[in-house]
Amino acid sequence: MAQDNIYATEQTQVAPFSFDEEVVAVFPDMIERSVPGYTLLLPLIGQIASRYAQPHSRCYDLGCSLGAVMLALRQQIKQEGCRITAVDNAPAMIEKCRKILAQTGGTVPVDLVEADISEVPIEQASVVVLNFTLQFLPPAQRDTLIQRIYDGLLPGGVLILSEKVIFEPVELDNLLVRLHHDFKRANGYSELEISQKRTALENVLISETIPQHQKRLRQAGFASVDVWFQAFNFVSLLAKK
Ligand code: GEK
Repeated sequence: MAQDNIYATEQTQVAPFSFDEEVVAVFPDMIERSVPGYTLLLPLIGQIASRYAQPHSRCYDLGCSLGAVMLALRQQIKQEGCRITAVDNAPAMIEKCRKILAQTGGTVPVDLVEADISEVPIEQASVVVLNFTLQFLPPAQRDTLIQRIYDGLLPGGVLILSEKVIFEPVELDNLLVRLHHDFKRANGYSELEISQKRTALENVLISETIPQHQKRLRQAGFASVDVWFQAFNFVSLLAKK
């Protein structure tokens, strides 16, 4: 796996983070060393999907990157007649994801779509996954997307929403941010890498609190919204229609 050292040397001006070819080349290493719990989340999301997938329905991986969730869904969903739609708007991600998909076995058909998740129709869905994607969508567009997901879900369908979140009070947030940075240090990132990555993500990754997410999901109509996973300031919610 190619190692992420994008921020290892000092940059005079750190550009805003983008999912370009440089990032795509090191993405699996970057996300595993940066997101606590990521490698555990993938099979667990597959397991949840295997419970909630409905025969002859669609399952969505929105912001699929290299398809890690899509592959977990494909492996674990056994219901008859399911189709997976995996969407990302970064051309380099979709291109590499297509290659990975071609090298992987599996019987569930996959539609790989290069598009903005705000524009992709969500229909006949039993499972929708946003694994660390909503945080990159401008906040003003989030209500509409969540409402479209709710409307596109079948009765009994679920949304799995994983996000980096902010905590209140600020002392708790500071502690969890420090623990996250300790996690990155323990995975070999230097102070310079941690600080330059933080600058790059400013105004690109916009976190909200768990109550903000819960309120939006409830307002869209979800009957229940529960945290089912947490690793420091990274959480995953399960919202049921
Ligand atoms: C995983 N889910 O490995 N439309 C489509 N894609 C988008 C949009 C948008 N508006 N905004 C961002 N993306 C993956 C990890 S990464 C998370 C998800 C991270 C895409 C973006 O191109 C990138 O591939 C992905 O969302 C976010 O489980 O890198 O922290």
